[in-house]
Amino acid sequence: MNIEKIMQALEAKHPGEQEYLQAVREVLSTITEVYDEHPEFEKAKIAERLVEPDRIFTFKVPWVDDRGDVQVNLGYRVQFNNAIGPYKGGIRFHSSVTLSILKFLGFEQIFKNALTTLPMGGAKGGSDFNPRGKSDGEVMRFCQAFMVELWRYIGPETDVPAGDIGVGAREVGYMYGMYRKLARENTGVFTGKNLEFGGSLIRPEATGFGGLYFVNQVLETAGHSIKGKTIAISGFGNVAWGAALKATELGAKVVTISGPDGYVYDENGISGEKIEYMVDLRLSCNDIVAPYADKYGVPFFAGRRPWEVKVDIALPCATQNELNEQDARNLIQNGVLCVGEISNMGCTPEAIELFLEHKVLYGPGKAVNAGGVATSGLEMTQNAMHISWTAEEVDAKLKQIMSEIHAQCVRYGRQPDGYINYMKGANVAGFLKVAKAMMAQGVL
Ligand code: 2IT
Repeated sequence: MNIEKIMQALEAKHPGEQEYLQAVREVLSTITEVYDEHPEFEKAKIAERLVEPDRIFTFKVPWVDDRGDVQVNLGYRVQFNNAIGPYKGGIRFHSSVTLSILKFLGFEQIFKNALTTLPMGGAKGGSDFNPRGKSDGEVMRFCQAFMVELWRYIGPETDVPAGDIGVGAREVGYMYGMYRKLARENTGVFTGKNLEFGGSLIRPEATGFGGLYFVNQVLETAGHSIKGKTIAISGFGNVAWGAALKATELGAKVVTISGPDGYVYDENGISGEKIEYMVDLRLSCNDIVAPYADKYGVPFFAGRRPWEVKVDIALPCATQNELNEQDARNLIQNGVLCVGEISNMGCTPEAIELFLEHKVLYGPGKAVNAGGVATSGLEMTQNAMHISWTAEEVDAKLKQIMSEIHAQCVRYGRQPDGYINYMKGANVAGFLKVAKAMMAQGVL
């Protein structure tokens, strides 16, 4: 595979789309070996076909705020690849949302979804709508306006959205409601729904729980135990919440959470009601964690990231490129054992390179955070069967899926010296599944 040629062509067509180009380069650079072992891939231009989204919908979202003023946002849905199943992926509402961000997320989603063992293709959507400080009525009107456009492009067997940053059960509820009204059908077209209308138990916890099941296996495979380990978590949203719950249950101690305003350090451990307080913080829509420090009398470090704290395990749970080269150096200097990306593309390429060089146990987002979308897949199954499983049933299936993802990473990522390159393993395993499906279905 001629990576530079592919990257140059992509860059020419999508100039300046940094995150998208970063995600593509990472995958291509880890699959070259296996790609070159299959000359039929090259002949069918699998790489060139895989790096371009199937299609992108861009639409205007006009809505009226509480003052009666008209606001205009942009909405998108990137349908990237559906070779192995219906398009599937979250919707992000954040002021930073651009096409580059959604293309990177949609691209990552292809491989992540392939790893889950379930039949789901890759997609992502969102808007530059900023939920910070918005009233419930404003959020509802925005979600409805967003859906008035999006509904015609999605469906339970074509494209099934879910939540992501800025989109939780409330937003999914408002969007699903509008879809149901316009499409005149009750189907599982969204996942992450409330329990009363087809949602799945454990879906809210699933990304964090799955992340910890994965990290636990990574540690065990390397001969360590998670019990008694200290953990730095970034973020304070749904993902950080689930991760903190499961980490504590497994006997580890979570000492940080963070927001756009800085991080809090709680040396006694963020557990019990303190974890539940994260939910209050999020629901306040202020997007800050400083009130935690005031409430529990612990230090707050304004404008800083938690990666400067000495911990055994670092779990980025916030957003892309939130852990850079300097952060990686700090963590390594402090003797970090394991870094698990529960956010999508949480680490920069320079940071990952350092982790691999220093043989840190590094798990990439598309494997570590796949429990979220995997449980979305389980929600789709329950909807299709018109039944609901118990929390124990869903949790057992999630555990099993994370274990299978881990096994795939080990299979394709183990190096001759025994070190497991989970990034390579995840990319190769995800790629092979999708590439084989594309080959079998012809040039489309
Ligand atoms: O990044 C992700 O995997 C998600 N936001 C969840 C996607 C989903 O369809 O559940």
